[in-house]
Amino acid sequence: MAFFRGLAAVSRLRSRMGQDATTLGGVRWLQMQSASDLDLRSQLQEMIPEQQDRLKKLKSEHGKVQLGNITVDMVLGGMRGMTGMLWETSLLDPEEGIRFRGLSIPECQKVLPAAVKDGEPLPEGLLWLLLTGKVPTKEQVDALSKELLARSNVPDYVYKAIDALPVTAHPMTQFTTGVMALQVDSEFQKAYDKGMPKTKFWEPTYEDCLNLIARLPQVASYVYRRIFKDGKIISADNTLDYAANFSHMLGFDDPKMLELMRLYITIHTDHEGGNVSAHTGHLVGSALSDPYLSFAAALNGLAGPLHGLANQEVLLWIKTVMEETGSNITTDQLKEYVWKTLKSGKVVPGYGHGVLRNTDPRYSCQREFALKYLPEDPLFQLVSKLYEVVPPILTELGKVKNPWPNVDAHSGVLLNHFGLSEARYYTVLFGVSRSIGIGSQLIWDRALGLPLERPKSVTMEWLENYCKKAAA
Ligand code: CMX
Repeated sequence: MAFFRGLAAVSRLRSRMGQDATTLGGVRWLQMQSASDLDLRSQLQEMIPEQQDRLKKLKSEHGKVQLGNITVDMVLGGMRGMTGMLWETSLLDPEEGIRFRGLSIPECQKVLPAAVKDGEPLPEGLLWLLLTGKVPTKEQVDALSKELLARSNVPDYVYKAIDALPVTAHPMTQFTTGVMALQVDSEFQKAYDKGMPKTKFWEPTYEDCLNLIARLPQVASYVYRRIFKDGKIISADNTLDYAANFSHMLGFDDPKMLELMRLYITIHTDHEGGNVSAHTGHLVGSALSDPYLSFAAALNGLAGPLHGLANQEVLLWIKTVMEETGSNITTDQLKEYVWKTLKSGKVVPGYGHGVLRNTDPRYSCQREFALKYLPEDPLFQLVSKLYEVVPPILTELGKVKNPWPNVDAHSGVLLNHFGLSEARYYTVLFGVSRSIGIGSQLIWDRALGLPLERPKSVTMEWLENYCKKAAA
């Protein structure tokens, strides 16, 4: 019975993905694949004309259809709830959470190829899915792993640029500096300077994005080893997949940590287009700034405490709780601590969200991982207690729209368990992963010829006058 339910689930997935019966997972592994089947760029080349026509048709047939009303609240409230951007790679439902090209996180865990039996998905598989909308075979993922390795060489001047900063500079500052130095090699910039036609923009964008994704683990691990391990660099292991190799270069080879890194990199890639980092990358890219410039801008947004820096804040906050109260903290003591944080004017890091209105599935899958591999870890147990204590308190505050935990509430304790305990570094890991989502969408931005972003802004006076006229 369970087997038939499984088959039905796979068949539902197939129809959602619009694929024929042979495109998903195991079935296709049995087939011979041509060289172009294994080449991501060739796959995209085939898809792009069809998607360009689809966009043209959408515009010509439905361009004037209204998507909702813009209110003054929305203008004053950071554009919440305003639909205003095309983002193909993922879509967020407030209750259910993220879907990558139609697939939820548990579905991705089921159908994307893994490195070990029943293991976590390989991020290369998610990159393939985000770019093509298709679930790749293991061979396609292996080919992409090799391609990324072949692209991963980082020029020396990148490390020199990072070395020019004091070692005390925040890891995100050092990481973004490395990304800016990588820009020197931009294929997009070179091709644009030569006068490339608009129809070709996606091609050097693809090259830049794949090179960027491939090189980031080298740059990020350099930053980590420079700051926290006396600059003792660990060379890449070319037999490993993307996430495992990254973990290895950071200095962590425990097979469970490699699995954690695969999961971590997979789930942080993309969260539709409106979050600060994704939107920034897309906005800057719309000026035809190349992918390095766009992604460096995105990273600067990610480095804010209300966004990606929250993972750092969570671990530091949890460790302070432990230090101040000891490991046998009672529920009442924890409640008191949460109130103390709120009364001091701070937010509870890792809780709340701009769009989500339920527990973040990125939190839930990390919790599953912890229950499987580190159920006795005292910090994990504290995180579990917080899950009981924080939502009712935030609800009691009366103004918090989502009292539930987000992705950042959990990641730190997992990393800490396996020895990656330097919280200040955590946002860099988030950044490496985000390159996969932002890069994928940037390629489609250029393939679809999306225009310069330029929303209208108004002054308070303009709004007051408009509202007066509307009321008259
Ligand atoms: N702790 C305390 N107060 C919170 C809160 C939290 N975790 N979450 C929201 N609030 C407050 C807001 O600060 C706001 O207060 P004011 O009206 O006084 O300014 C009020 O509740 C309403 O906010 P909201 O509409 O529920 O949430 P926003 O969309 O404005 O903000 C977010 C979303 C994530 C910035 C906010 O929930 C927050 O600050 N959370 C803690 C930081 C965090 O975990 N960020 C990571 C998010 C995920 C990611 O991007 O990586």
